Amino acid sequence: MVYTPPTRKATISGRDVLQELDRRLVGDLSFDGGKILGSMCSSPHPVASLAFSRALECNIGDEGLVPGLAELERESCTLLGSWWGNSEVAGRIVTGGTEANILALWTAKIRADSEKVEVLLPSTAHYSFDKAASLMGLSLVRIPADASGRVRLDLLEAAVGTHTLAVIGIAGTTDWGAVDDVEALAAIALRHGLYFHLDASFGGFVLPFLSQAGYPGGASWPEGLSSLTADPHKMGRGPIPSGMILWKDSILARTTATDVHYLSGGRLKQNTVVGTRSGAAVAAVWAVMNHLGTEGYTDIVREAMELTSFLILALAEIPGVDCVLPRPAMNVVGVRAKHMPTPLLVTKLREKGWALSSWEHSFRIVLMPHVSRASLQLFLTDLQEATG
Ligand code: 0PR
Repeated sequence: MVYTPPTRKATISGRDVLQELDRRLVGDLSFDGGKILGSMCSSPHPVASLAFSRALECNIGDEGLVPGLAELERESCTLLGSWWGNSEVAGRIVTGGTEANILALWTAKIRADSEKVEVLLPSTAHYSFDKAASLMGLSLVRIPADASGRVRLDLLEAAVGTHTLAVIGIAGTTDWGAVDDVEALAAIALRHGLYFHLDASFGGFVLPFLSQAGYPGGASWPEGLSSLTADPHKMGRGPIPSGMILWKDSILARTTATDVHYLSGGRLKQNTVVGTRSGAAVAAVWAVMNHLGTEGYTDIVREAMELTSFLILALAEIPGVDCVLPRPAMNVVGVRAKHMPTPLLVTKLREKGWALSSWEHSFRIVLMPHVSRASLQLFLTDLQEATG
């Protein structure tokens, strides 16, 4: 539909405009509608929403105005770092995984000599790295993953050459939630003097709580890990947008800093991509992390993993589909159709209202906090019918 702007710009009352807003959004999907099964985001925790609304006017890009918020940002990063086993980290709350991944490669590029332009990364890596590479003139060398979705370490190490700048690992691939061997990748990076970035955009708020929740896996910050992406707006129950980058220490964190001489009394060093940044996101992330703590996140992860096990068992009863990984590392389940092209199955399910994310090879179901057993049961009935 073509939009024709109004010719007369009369004021519309707030009430009317908000009613119109509700009317315009009526067909959009929401997490509580139960049909979104493929998203890696969820509704923010109520505490995050309240905290967000309290800091709407704050720009943490000008830290001198909001020293209290700046402290909350530092505390949130240290807290996440401690959950990953490194309290020495320095970080930022950014817009999401894309910005954090760009910042990581920007850091790597500044620290290396200009000859080094190659980034070794798993073939499963998120498209945010394509954006980063295009912005910075880097070339990506994609290394195949094994059947479990983890990058092949032998192939990765064999690909290290004189132009190699950085190695990327993933803790929670976008399609299957697979987790690379972080310790082994760190060891390779150390052996060859490379920057090592871990994209734990999804797993950043899952892995630290898995073993406490009674599942295998865990989080650690091995020597050799330079930086890490973790998104509160995925499993952290933070608001959209909220992402986090952690650098291993404050020296590395200063690499991308630009001096801003006219703000905050001339002492401002901005190491983010953007200038003005949402103080509301910082307030919300700090609030939800402190409210939930390790106990609250452990409960969230346990419930998500229980739902994952329920789904895996239920899918085994449906002859027309296969789980890509019989025991997923996290709460992401890759599914493929056995007797028809997977995209065709996804189209049939979409006609029944199910919002999934799909590739040629599989589609994913992400057991986010908004996904209930009841909506999964409805989905399974439709899946049975669509494949039968
Ligand atoms: N790294 C990984 C491993 C990711 O999966 C993602 C996004 C990113 C980085 C980039 O994060 P931002 O999107 O926060 O910049 N993962 C989801 C995806 O592409 C993002 C998403 C979430 C997409 C909810 C759709 C959706 O409804 O699938």
